[in-house]
Amino acid sequence: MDAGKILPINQIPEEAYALALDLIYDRRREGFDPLLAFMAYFEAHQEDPGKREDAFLALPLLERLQRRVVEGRKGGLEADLEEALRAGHKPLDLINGPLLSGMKEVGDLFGAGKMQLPFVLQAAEVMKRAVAYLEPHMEKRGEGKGKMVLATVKGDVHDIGKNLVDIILTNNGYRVVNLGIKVPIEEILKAVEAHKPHAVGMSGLLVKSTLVMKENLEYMRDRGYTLPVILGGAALTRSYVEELKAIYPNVYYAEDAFEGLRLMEELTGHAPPELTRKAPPRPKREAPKAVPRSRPVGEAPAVPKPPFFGVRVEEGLDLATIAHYVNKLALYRGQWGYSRKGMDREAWQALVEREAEPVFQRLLKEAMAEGWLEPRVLYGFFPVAREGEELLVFSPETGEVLERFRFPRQKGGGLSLVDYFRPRHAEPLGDEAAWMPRRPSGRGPGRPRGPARHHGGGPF
Ligand code: B12
Repeated sequence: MDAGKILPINQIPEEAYALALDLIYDRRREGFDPLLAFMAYFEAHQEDPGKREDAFLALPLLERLQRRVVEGRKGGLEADLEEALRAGHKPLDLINGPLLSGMKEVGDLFGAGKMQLPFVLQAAEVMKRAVAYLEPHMEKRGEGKGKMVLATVKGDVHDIGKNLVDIILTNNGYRVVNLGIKVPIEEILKAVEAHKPHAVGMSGLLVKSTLVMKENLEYMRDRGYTLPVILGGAALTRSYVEELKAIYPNVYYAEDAFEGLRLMEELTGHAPPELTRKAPPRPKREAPKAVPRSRPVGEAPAVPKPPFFGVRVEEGLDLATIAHYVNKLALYRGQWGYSRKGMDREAWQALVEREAEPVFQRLLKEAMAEGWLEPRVLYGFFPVAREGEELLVFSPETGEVLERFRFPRQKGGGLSLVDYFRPRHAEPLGDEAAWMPRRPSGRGPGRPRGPARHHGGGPF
């Protein structure tokens, strides 16, 4: 879809929108022909693009800037920004005022299902272009005051806020190592080792990102990191970040870029500690033995033998069968952007049946007829064992630790998935001895061929 050639729903007059839907769904009734009604409407409402443009240009300057973001209008953006600067508006006031208000409006429209993704992207482009234009006009104060490694967390592409943080810190004398978007924690920590920053800044706007941030803090704690971490992004709340202090005490919440700057000033000794007042206690390492269990998990009578070890791929799967398992709610709401806001069950169901479901069925039919979707499943069996709070996954060939998983524990020291696995180094149970690779000193088949990467001793 070329977003430049169509109007988003929020810019289509309500009457025209309703008539278009009547026509698409052929809602003819006694005395009403949707096609005739549609033609009659557009004959009477011939849009004059020149008039529309004139009305836009007649808006007061700041309002025009806000509309530019909402409507994704790039042409003439720089001229408007220049005019605003000449009129004495400060670059940061323009960003925090009309431009961010526009972005907020876009978010609300998207959330309400009135604006589709390509238009959000256009709005984001206008915002980015405006910020890039204004940046050189910002006042720069001091330099060499400190350093931050900054990134949008794994799985998240939103970077407008993060880049604003970069600009505001840089213009206030801080060096920012901006790692970009979708950055895994391993990469963030590599940059921490290379640049030795005063703090790490993590940004994320998706609800999912708040969980990624939590995992990142656990990862850092487990590796003995204690440097300050500042978290920001619309999905976070101050109380959530406060709770994260139990995992990583030196973590702070920044509601916006200015709070981020204030935190950096404090953390680098350029401002008295107010937001960071409480001296961070040493991070607690989880002691696995002390974890109380509400219900101990008993020993399994036998360990079932896996049908094979390693990875297999299944191909030639039946699309119709798979379609049956698609989580449509997640698809329509999470991916296609349909919102249920303000709708009761019936209205939502009607919307799904009218709009989303026909598209799904059409795509499915096309995929089946044209063969452009070839589902494959990758699955495998691996030896695993519990170590403390982690589940270790071993290579069936070498016994190396391939992966470590840390599952959440139920509140109040309840159960965790790791409780259901046998501990590392446990005596083999039943058949296990026949197929489990053993320690290097051990007997039996499958003895590890190479040294274990993480644990000198051997796999189990
Ligand atoms: C623009 C936008 C996009 C653009 C992003 C372009 C870009 N390059 O950034 C595009 C179109 C790509 C996009 C994609 C998606 N988006 Co989007 N997007 C938005 C939107 C409208 C605005 C975000 C924005 O830029 N705000 C302006 C900036 C300045 O604000 P900010 O990021 O919050 O940053 C400020 C503070 O939070 C803080 N801050 C932020 N980070 C940090 C870090 C530190 C260290 C500090 C100190 C401070 C700080 O300082 C900043 C400035 O003061 C929001 C709606 C909203 N109201 O937030 C939805 C929104 C975030 N998106 C949403 C969704 C669902 C998606 C998609 C999943 C949609 C889809 N179906 O594919 C994808 C996500 C893909 C992915 N894997 O990430 C949802 C998230 C909902 C949720 N529950 O998780 C939102 C909330 C919209 C909605 N109402 O539903 N999106």
